[in-house]
Amino acid sequence: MTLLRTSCPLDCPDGCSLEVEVEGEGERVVSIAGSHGNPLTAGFICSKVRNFGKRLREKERLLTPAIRTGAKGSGEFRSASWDEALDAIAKELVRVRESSGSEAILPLSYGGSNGKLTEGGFDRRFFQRLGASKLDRTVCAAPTRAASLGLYGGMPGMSLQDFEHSKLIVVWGTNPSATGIHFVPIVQRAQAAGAKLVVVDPRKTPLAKRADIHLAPRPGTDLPLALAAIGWLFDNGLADEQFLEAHTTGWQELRAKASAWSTEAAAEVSGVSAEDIEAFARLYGETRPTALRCGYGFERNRNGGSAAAAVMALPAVAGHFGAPSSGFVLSTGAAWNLDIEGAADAPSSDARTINQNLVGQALAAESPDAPVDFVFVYNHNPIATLPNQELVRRGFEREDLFTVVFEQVMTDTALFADVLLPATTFLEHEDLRVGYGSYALLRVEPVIAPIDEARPNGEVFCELAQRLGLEEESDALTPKDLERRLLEGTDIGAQMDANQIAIPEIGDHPVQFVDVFPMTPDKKIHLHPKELDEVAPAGMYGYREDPATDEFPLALISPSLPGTITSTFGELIVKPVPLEMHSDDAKARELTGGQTVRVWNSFGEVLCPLSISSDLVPGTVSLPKGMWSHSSFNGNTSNALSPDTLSDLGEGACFNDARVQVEGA
Ligand SMILES: Nc1nc2c(c(=O)[nH]1)N[C@H]1C(S)=C(S)[C@@H](COP(=O)(O)OP(=O)(O)OC[C@H]3O[C@@H](n4cnc5c(=O)[nH]c(N)nc54)[C@H](O)[C@@H]3O)O[C@H]1N2
Ligand SMILES: Nc1nc2c(c(=O)[nH]1)N[C@H]1C(S)=C(S)[C@@H](COP(=O)(O)OP(=O)(O)OC[C@H]3O[C@@H](n4cnc5c(=O)[nH]c(N)nc54)[C@H](O)[C@@H]3O)O[C@H]1N2
Ligand SMILES: [Mo]
Repeated sequence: MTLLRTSCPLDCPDGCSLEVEVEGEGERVVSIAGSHGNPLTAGFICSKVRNFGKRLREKERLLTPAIRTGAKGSGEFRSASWDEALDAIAKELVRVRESSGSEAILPLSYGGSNGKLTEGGFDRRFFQRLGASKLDRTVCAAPTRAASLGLYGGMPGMSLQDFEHSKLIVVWGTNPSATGIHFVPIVQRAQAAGAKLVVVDPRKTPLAKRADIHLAPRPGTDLPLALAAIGWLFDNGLADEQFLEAHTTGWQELRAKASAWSTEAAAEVSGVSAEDIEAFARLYGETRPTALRCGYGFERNRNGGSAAAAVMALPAVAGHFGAPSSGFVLSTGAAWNLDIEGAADAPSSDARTINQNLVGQALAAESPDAPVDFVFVYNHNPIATLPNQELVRRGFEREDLFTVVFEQVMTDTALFADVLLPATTFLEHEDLRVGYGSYALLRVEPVIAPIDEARPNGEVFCELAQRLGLEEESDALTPKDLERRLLEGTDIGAQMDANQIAIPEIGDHPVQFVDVFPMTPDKKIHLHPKELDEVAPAGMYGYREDPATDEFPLALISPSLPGTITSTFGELIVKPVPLEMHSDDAKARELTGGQTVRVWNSFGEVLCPLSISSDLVPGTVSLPKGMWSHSSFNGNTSNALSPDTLSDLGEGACFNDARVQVEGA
């Protein structure tokens, strides 16, 4: 038995350090546990990763290349050698490039395991040299990123550990009990020391149940809620005008926009009472130090960008900067400036860009001028995770679309492949993990050899480049080589050699406005950024009405489940997952818990069990994100109900703008 150290690169804010017990010469993973390498991990990890060893050889795992023999989607394949599979792909790439042009080729990828070496380097170099269409990765964090860049130029956020000494913690649109578990004990310790807790979430999440104030807005109404709180702070002498004058621009415009939303007006659209909004605003204005944790739940709607901006404006208005345990965090990622495309020598490309949220339209819609004829899916499970699922699936069903899926497991998308390529997991390959909730940059070391025929991403893109004559002599060809170039001129490599973890120059718990400042050109917070005002359809902080109609009155949200990371591990959720609904909504429709219901709108329908829940407010229903087709009775998931409309800023996804009706099935 050997004990090896590595790190978890999965798409989660925490980024954990791991200790893995391995049998023999790396033959079998016996156990996976959290270590103290990354202080945030604090020696414990989630059960998903504790059990990852089982995923290595589970029945859905892909361990050999394969070529389709049955109908698209049927899952009938025959095994092939790597040479045969890569030759077939290279031949088809050449054919499509000659017949329809390079832009008919679309690399379709997202975070995968979210590591730095398995994404954005070798792959971009290959596709950008090929001249393929580019993908605008907008499915997550696009509205919050646009807002954070516009207001703060991407200033690094507070460290989660520093929340322990705050006197007020505000948790806005995130459910760390599922999506970043290491924050929860920190909040609990702060509460034990007397801190107050406010949670803003349409659901009674585990933290909402422990909160002093729980604001449960109708999904998509955080913008009026936050603006009303801002207006109240100004009107009641709790805005820090000295700070605003010295360190911000645009605060007068923000104030004017906020004054349009009295607490009563915000109560009217959000369903949160005016008294609760005032109680929150007073507590937020009067308590010091106060820390705000922003998540991603409130960005996924038509108002998501302005909502994120208004929420992130709160600490500026109330003057919560310049002291420890005070400020806000959306992401800690801005602490690192690592140019992976540059390190890989990926050329810039002026090929067209396709928005990821509109991939269904790009694949399925008849647009003879600019078809996509070849799609290469890796690090992504688009049929399970993109909006307008029925349209996305129709796209993949196209007989004249050539589809490559490079995956670890037989996902809903993999079933549609013409050629399937088996990928290694993070226990079998090297990677680097840049945290977005923790300040650690972590080294991911393979703890076992690749299983059977599985290969890491870089190797495959390098082999394809060679087949198409797209390689150059100076190219980095191995992950180690790419890492060396990426970290050249920094001390990160040396730090990681010592203990597998590096912390940025600003340290791992910077105080905002002491150690880190807005990264805007004038180092000020732009509370009413002109460039965003120009692109937002209703202007900066402009509220767009609820998309509900009489036909489809219920707001459907699709939050994360504790047992999956988006659709990763979805193979394990084989029982149909219920739609959650408040008892008032169920009574009005004569529905009872446990029965099968039909949930539908103009985009699609889902057949699933019903669960009556007292954790939701009437008018809002919930069906989780990331489910696979086996998690419902008709093969559709909540994404079949998600509109492929775009958010106000960042062209982000509007999953939580789904409006539906429900009836007994
Ligand atoms: N176990 C697990 N961990 C994960 C993931 C996972 O799928 N499973 N996903 C990872 C990824 S990719 C990401 S981006 C992060 C996301 O992590 P979070 O930011 O926590 O995002 P969500 O789970 O999408 O939503 C969080 C909360 O937002 C609420 N919400 C929905 N609509 C609104 C709204 O309009 N306003 C407000 N205020 N709240 C709303 C939901 O009820 C939910 O409780 O987590 C990462 N970690
Ligand atoms: N309804 C609804 N849908 C949502 C959301 C929502 O709120 N509601 N949220 C969205 C969010 S936050 C996100 S981030 C997206 C995520 O969407 P996806 O990126 O599609 O996320 P995953 O489902 O984790 O899929 C990643 C896939 O990559 C594979 N993979 C992992 N590592 C590697 C590797 O090294 N090489 C290769 N070749 N493959 C690998 C995994 O097996 C997995 O199947 O989904 C979005 N979908
Ligand atoms: Mo995400």
